[in-house]
Amino acid sequence: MKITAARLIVCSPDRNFVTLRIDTDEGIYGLGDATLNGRELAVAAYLEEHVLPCLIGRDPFQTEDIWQYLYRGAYWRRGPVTMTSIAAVDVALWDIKGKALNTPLYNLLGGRSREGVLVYTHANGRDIPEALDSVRKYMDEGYLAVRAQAGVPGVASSYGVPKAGKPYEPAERGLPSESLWSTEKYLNFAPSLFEKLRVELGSDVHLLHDVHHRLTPIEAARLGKSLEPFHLFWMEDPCPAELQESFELIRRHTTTPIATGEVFNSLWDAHDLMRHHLIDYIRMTIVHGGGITHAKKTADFAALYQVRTGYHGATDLSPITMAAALHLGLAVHNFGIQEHMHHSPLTDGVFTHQYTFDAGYMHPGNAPGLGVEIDEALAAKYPYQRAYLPVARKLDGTLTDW
Ligand code: CS2
Ligand code: MG
Repeated sequence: MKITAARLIVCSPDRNFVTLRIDTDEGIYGLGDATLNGRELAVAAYLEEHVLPCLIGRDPFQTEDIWQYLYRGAYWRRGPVTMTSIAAVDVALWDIKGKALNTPLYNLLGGRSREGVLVYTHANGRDIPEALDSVRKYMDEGYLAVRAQAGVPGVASSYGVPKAGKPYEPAERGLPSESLWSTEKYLNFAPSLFEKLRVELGSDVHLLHDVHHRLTPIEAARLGKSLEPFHLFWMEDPCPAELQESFELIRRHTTTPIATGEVFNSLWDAHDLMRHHLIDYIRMTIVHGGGITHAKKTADFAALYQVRTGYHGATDLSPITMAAALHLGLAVHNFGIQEHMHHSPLTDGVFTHQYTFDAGYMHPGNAPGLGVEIDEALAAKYPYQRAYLPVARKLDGTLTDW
């Protein structure tokens, strides 16, 4: 089998997505997600100008060799644009392999290790009562694990809280909006949110929380300690993780489990965190971390240190990435949990998919390959629109981590 064509579909059905389609001489094609939120066209140009011409004529079954060719062969390694581009190619090739062998992707990754993939979704509210209602609503829908975020009193537009009744979607069309942040107010408030949730909801539901890289290590240590009585499933991204050893300070003070890595793009970003037992869940996702080939190696490395997977699954990861994560999650032994933030009905209309949700668990479906199709005619009606993630400033105007 040979690759005969590779092209991009850039569309914006409620938000921007970059999708790669690779065609072969046997009529089988594969899809890969290449979406990098707020920097979409950088990946599109990297693929179009530098990667896609090199694919023509290659054997799509050679996922390892093509991965190495794009990683080592470029000389310039790593980084979100490069690794998202490699991921798009890699996932499309695995999709082709599954279709050619007439089997769902999970069978090529080790087969089923479980019946379903435990997922968590996002609950949020402007205040604690609204956040409580929101968690209850998702529990009523069957979710066994829910991430909870609430507006911090005295901080306008807190992370994770939707504007004016719309579903939460961090990227906004136009230029970047600005939000405010106060670590002091947040640290004083966050434990009261989880105290209320535990008192009202009992101890069975898994509660998660995203700090979104906003604290210093010692502040994160204080937060983790103060949340211990409410036994969170995890505290996510307590501080920026470029400095991997900073997690040692957090670990010294708290047993609240830690998840990090949604902005990582290779195992090299995470290996010290795992080797030194500084995290419990690795969030580096398939689309930003070099595809299935690299995610499988990262998961296997993590398994040595009893670190489990907990992949990023916000709406900026297209249904193609969601499907890929569900196939891998069904297969790897050290799966932990998968994030599931609902796509809009319009996005789901463009990317029709076989994955399903039932009683807290998702399943990738049994269609050959990934089990996702793209309706290109519908996609063409929603052209790309420039959009950005917000930036954040402290109350005195200093730019800080969003
Ligand atoms: C978040 C995301 O889902 C998460 O855990 O951190 O909302 C994140 O802000 C966006 O995906 C950024 O693109
Ligand atoms: Mg996050």
